[in-house]
Amino acid sequence: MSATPAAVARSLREMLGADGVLDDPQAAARYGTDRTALAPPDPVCVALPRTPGEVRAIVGLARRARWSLVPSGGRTGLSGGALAAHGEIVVSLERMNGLLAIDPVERSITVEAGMITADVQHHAAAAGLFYGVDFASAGSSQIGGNVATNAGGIRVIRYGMTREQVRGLGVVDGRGEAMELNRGLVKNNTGLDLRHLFVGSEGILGIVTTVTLALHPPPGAPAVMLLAVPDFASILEVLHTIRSALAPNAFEFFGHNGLLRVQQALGVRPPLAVAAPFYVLLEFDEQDQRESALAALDRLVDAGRVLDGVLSQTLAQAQELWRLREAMSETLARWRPWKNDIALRVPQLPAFVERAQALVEREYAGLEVVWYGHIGDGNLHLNVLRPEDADNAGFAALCSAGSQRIAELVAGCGGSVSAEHGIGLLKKGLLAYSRSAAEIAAMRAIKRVFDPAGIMNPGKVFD
Ligand code: 2HG
Ligand code: ZN
Repeated sequence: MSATPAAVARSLREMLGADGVLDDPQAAARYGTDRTALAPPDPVCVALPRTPGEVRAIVGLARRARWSLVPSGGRTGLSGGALAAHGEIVVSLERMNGLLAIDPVERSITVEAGMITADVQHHAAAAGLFYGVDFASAGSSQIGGNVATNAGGIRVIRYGMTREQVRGLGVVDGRGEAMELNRGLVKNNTGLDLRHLFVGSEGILGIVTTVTLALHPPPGAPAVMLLAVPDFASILEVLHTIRSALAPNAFEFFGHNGLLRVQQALGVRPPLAVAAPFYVLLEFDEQDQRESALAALDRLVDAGRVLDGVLSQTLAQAQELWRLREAMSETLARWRPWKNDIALRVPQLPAFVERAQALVEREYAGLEVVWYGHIGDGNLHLNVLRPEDADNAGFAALCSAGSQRIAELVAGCGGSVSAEHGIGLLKKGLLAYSRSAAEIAAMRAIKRVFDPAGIMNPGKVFD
């Protein structure tokens, strides 16, 4: 960035108006980071465009002046993808949060990228429809960020990831070109589908400005089951039996120490009479499935795969059970945990977990590790809790080395080092465990096409 910070802010103000730029230290600290706090935020300023035209103007100016841009949504990311620590301009989409169209016949919604995810869900519900992606940070994350990170969450087993919902994207790429990708069409076989390059691109190709999403018929009233299982292998037996009997909307798991932490944080009693190494939490549409679920539970108890279980009787009970899983990440945040977010093919899970548990005991000896995740999707979250008296650099070095060993194991099993949180800054060093040299070279070449000046979120995903 050759111009002075004041000159950058002045140029942007000329384009966006006085209220379109923030350059005070509080704004820099607030907008320049995500949930990782990996490095101290230090953006030169924050630009707040109101239209795709303004986004285009910002990119054009940045390209000519070689200023780096960091696209910013709700800043709930867990990989440092939205971190601005090197004098970049943060481009926040928060003022572009309008509803553009909703069509109950086509079952689609088009919104500006800064709309909060929960607002997308509410607009869909108001039209008698349902948006299929949900997760604990839906109340503050933005849909453009969900697209840029291909957010997953708790209902992937039924509706798929964010990618599966995206019918169309308005983007401004690093050349300053505005493009309408796929135009909201259901069918469109006209060569390479550039929409899917931008989904999960973590801001390195351009900025998402509008999003058209598929909506679904609303699900029925939810019923939630919490099951105590004697060992990890039983979780997959439960998955198989449940899926043979009914259609789950979610199939999650967590370990006993995670449950204890959440119980304590929420001030609630143990949900089951039995303590077990692992718990499965699953949700299904109650209507016509309750009897099948109970019959499946009986079979699982008889087979020794479930030690104890509870099925919600009311919506309030269903929500209480969900809290045990949904509050996990927020509860553990107190210990500023080191996070691993990995994915395996489901059949690989038991063998992987057996080896990973041994590795974790060795690599993270003496540290508390909490296992949880979206097990129906093969997605494991391993959180290593930071001891109160930890020396931060030592803890990071130890955990980073541990993640490397886990990544080797993941690679050996054909899995992914980032299931749903992205690569960002945190996992750059692990990318090659999941993507081949040829793939990474292709990604770099694609970045050069859309962002020849290298101004879009530089240093994220790869150097
Ligand atoms: C979840 O599944 C989120 O709760 C957060 O993906 C996971 O904090 C984490 O490790
Ligand atoms: Zn998750």
